[in-house]
Amino acid sequence: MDANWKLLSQNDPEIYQAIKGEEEREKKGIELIPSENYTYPEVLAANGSVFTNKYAEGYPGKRYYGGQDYTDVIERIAIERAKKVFRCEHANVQALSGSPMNQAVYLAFLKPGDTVLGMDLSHGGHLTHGAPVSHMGKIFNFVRYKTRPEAGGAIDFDELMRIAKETKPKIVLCGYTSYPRDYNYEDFKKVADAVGAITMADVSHIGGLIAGGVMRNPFDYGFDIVTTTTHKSLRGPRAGLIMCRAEFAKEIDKSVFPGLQGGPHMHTIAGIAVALGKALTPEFKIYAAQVLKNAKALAETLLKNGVQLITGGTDNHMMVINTVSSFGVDGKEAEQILDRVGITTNKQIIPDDPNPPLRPSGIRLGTPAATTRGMKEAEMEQIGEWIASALKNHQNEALLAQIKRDVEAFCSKYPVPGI
Ligand code: DSN
Repeated sequence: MDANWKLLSQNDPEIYQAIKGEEEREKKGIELIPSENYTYPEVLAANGSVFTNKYAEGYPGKRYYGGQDYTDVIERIAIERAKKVFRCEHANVQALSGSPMNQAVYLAFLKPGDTVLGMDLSHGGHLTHGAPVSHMGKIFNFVRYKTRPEAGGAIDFDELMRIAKETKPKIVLCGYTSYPRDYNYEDFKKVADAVGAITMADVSHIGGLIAGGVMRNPFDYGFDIVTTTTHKSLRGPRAGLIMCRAEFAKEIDKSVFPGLQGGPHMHTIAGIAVALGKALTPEFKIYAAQVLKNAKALAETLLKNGVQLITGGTDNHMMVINTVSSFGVDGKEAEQILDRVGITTNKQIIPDDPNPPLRPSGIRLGTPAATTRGMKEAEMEQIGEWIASALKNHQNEALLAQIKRDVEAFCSKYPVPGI
């Protein structure tokens, strides 16, 4: 055992045992929460390194503390790699996670009361896109647009243009947390240009798929700002990246520090640099393509079993099941049933959900983590069969116990990186 782990096991066994317990949980179950992944062993090493000891307020070459020989090295590498991976003019790698990342963008360009057009939460938008319960939702005026689930999840851009002309947003924002389709970024750009708004895409879920070249990159369609978390399909540590065109660089950097945050988490920035280095390899392109193939295979198996998917399928790494219409159970019950067989998903509101968020009508699933373990289309078909069978027969205790045993035996063949 590595000396640091030995010390932890001896001196704080409660925490050590909880970490070991989490390792076992991650090994024994199938992780289908679409925003989760297994990071690289090299990222675990960088993230657990001595950079956690260091204050580095400021930016490379312009810090407020001494001793920055190596912090500058890693932050510069992280920035350069982000620019290369996402083909952008400027990158800020200091946002502590997804929420401060998006807050820093709003606070850079908006005054209280200014309007942002964002996707409705129940149609796939995110809490940080101005949900009324969020601080940002109280400070700024978020106006929501919806999708048409019955039309394959398409967005009605004529309607979006009408809303934009009426509400005069400063930012036109696209991005999602539970939308299983890709976007027509060129249409968002047209709407933004018509009203002189900044274009912002929060690609947190699909950052890795854009990095791997298998989904569209908003910068290719003239977008101004792109944000992404680094721990989802990108497989990095938990953090946020803000990327933009050069003309917005100063405002973004000032908004992150000193506007919103103090000292950056240099150990995390070391991990971001490592993950971005991996994203530049040919293997990562293969991984990203497999994530999409796996999502298609899982969706097709579910559809074959009569499961109702929101928008009828998927174009990305995720899908949303209407569990009420498919199985007569709400999303909370479905999540719990699948937990019992070792398949981890999360309850999810569906478009204009009549049910409350803690008992919504669906669950959300995705393939980045399972793909990281080396699972492919055949494995997705098996997982889809287990999901359909467990949810259809959820009162059959013996069947659920059998599926759990099968899932555990199956998982033992797919090692989790870093454990
Ligand atoms: N909580 C993340 C997700 O699950 O999509 C987004 O913040």
